Amino acid sequence: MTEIAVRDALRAQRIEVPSWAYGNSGTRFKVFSQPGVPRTPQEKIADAAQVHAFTGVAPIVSLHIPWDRVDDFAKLGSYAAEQGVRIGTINANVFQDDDYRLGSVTNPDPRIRRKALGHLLECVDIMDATGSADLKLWFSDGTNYPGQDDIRARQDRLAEALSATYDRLGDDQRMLLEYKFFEPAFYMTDVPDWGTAYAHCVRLGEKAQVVIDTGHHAPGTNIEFIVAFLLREGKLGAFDFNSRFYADDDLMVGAADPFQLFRIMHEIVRAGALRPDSGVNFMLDQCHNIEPKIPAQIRSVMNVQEATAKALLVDAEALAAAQAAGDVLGANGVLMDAYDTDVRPLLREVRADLGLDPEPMAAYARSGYAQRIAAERVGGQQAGWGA
Ligand code: PSV
Ligand code: MN
Repeated sequence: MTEIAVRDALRAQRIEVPSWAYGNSGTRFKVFSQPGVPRTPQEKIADAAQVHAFTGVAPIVSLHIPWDRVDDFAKLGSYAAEQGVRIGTINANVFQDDDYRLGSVTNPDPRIRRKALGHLLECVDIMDATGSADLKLWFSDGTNYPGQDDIRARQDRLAEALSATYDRLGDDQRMLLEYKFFEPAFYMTDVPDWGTAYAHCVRLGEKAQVVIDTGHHAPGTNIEFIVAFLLREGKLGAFDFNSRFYADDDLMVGAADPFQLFRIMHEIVRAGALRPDSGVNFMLDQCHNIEPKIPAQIRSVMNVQEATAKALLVDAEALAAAQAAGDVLGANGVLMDAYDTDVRPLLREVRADLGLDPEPMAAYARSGYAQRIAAERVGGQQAGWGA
């Protein structure tokens, strides 16, 4: 790829940020509150707009319903536009209601299944109001004990709910199905892996695509293989980027294993899937429990940019030649050369080209925004998981 093409690709890259990253979060042991945390969806969007203002590549904000419920979603969309961003994916939430103790769409009780489906359909109504193209579905459904429920019947119930939701989608809307191998169910999860998500999506049709949350795999899983496979099948809809050391840690993407992120982005570049119109949505799904939230999101966006820049620098021709020649060390060397490149100077130039400060972290710190929101956002109920 020519240097101009690399720069163009980096300028055109788009990363979607999650509204929930700006709220208080924690573990089941403690949620820590921080000064200046948003009280409303509008304040979350205002914070997300800061991330875009300093990076230039994060103009889309994902909402989570009901965490971001408002009376008028069209008005919230206009508010986002005023802030210089737009509303992206609508994330459904059927995991925080007492009724869902035994599952949501896979619950043995038809009344509860109807309630869960009602929420999914309501999320499509919200998409209509916000102009969102993507509905993201993650189910906490599963069982804790062998024999607790019928594994096969639960798959039937899942398929039924997915199909009813799929039928409600508009022509330009998609359903993104996210998998997770465990938690909160411990024995069996109804959508545990990409294969299950993929099989449901294939049956549903073109508008159903798989989401890879990088934190949702067993240790040692080769995530880039999953990326390559799904891209080849045209079934990779989106990423939920984050980092894990042990479980679903939701740490900053690229923090735990920047090399893994590079390997993922290499498969993306290899498939030509980086372009915003490729149909792959690059989202962050993170919680900043102990670190300040806006800078943590800025850092995460920068980490994705660095991995992307390195992937764009892979000498594709040299790699293909080494692979064809069976040159094991040569091929690996081509990849490592790109990974070992310091791309920070290049990214500083890309930001300068965009009219931005080349150092987003320092520029944000200097802006005084953190001090302003800490002073202004006094009183009210801070947004958060309340865990
Ligand atoms: C589940 O662990 C998950 O990754 C899903 O994407 C949820 O919507 C999200 O976390 C909430 O943070
Ligand atoms: Mn996720």
